[in-house]
Amino acid sequence: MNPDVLRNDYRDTGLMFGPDFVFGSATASYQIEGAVAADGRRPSIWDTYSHTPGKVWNGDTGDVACDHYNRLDEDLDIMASLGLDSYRFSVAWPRIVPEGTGAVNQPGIDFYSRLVDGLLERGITPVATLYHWDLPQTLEDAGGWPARATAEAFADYAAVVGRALGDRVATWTTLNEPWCSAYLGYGSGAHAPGRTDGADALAAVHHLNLAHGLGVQALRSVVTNEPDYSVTLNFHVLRGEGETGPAAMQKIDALANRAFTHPILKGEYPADLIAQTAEVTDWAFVRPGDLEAINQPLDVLGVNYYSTARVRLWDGVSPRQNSDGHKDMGGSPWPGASDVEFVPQPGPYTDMGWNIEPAGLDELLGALHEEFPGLPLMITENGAAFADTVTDAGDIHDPDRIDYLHRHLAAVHRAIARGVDVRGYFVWSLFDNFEWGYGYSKRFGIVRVDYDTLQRTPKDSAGWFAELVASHRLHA
Ligand code: IFM
Repeated sequence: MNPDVLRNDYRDTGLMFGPDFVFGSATASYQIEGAVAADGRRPSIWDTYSHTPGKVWNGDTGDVACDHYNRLDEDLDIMASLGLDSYRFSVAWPRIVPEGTGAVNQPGIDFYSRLVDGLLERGITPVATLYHWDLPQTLEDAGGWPARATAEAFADYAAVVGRALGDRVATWTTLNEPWCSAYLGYGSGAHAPGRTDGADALAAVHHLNLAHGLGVQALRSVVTNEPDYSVTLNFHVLRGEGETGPAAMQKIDALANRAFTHPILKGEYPADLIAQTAEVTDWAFVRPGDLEAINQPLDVLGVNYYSTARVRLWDGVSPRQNSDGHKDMGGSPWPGASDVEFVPQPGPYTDMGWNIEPAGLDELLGALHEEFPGLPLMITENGAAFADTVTDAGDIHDPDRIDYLHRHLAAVHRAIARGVDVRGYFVWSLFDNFEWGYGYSKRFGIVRVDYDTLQRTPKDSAGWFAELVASHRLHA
């Protein structure tokens, strides 16, 4: 890595995290479970999309993935061997309510109940996400997230899961990264269901926000313990290039960040968002009472962070740049901001081509703390894909991943030292897994999965993380 680029991102050692700071790891249902037709599960939009030729690298699908569904006990033991305080998983809607609405599938509930019990038996705190992108295909066929009925169906599904697990789950996260669901799913088409309509993408934004609010209400009405309620957002930390940088930053910030934080945490859509998208939609899908429903009190905000992005306004003449990590993924995910271009960032980069800039995390945490004082934050995802190699002895030495985690944890520590209330950190991901449009070509895990044998092997980063969890000390 280029030390000049990382000059502001100290790899401090010896930093101590408080005794209550939670260290965990995260996964998502479609990315690890496999067993897509087992025990009554019905297809999700990702089954359909990944089976559509040309959509996913190498034609990969989640049919088998890490086969976590059939290897639950082994995987729970791996978590315990790493000493994880907490595990963040997602529940597959098509296992619980296979057709999206209507009949509940008891074997699906039983699987997550066994997962939660297995965690608790091992002293690991369950953090459950209700939606990490595997929408039942029947709901997509009926309109998907651009349709209001999907948000209403989500609330019913949330109540079903809440009734089943609501005596044992410590933290409920309604949605993971609704930005991806809305803009990649319905704007650029780089994610399932692969639709490309800016107005649909914005309608999806609103109905995802509504699903969050209705989902929190539904959970609250059925759970019997006293959990934390949350949502996880993937923030865009922006840098402006040249004179037009600030204007471009404002547009992308409105679409990417404030389109979610403002309705969810303030009960309003930003005026500049409505104005800049006026040619795409009139936002008539926002009905009276929606914003009140969306604006539910939350206990913690989930923050996913990987890298930063650099923007400016396009001059309309030079070849348009689009290096926001989605350049090879179909159309633009930015409705109403076709005049913004994403310019290349200085490296170093991970295997995703994403720039490594830990200072962005520190900055993001500080900015959220300032804008939403009193709201605790949790890093629900942070991690890096690198092309690992396995030695003849079967080991995986992944110093780049350790370095990435180390620098980002130092950034979290700096934010805490400045008074930001950060409650925990979940490394993405526990296992190598199905990386959406990239299939199995990108490895984010601290535990390697051999996709031929499905054997799990902890990488050096897993040992490094386990030592951190045990000592709470950021060690070399
Ligand atoms: O793998 C994804 C995850 O599903 C959501 N957040 C980003 C990760 C890495 O791309």
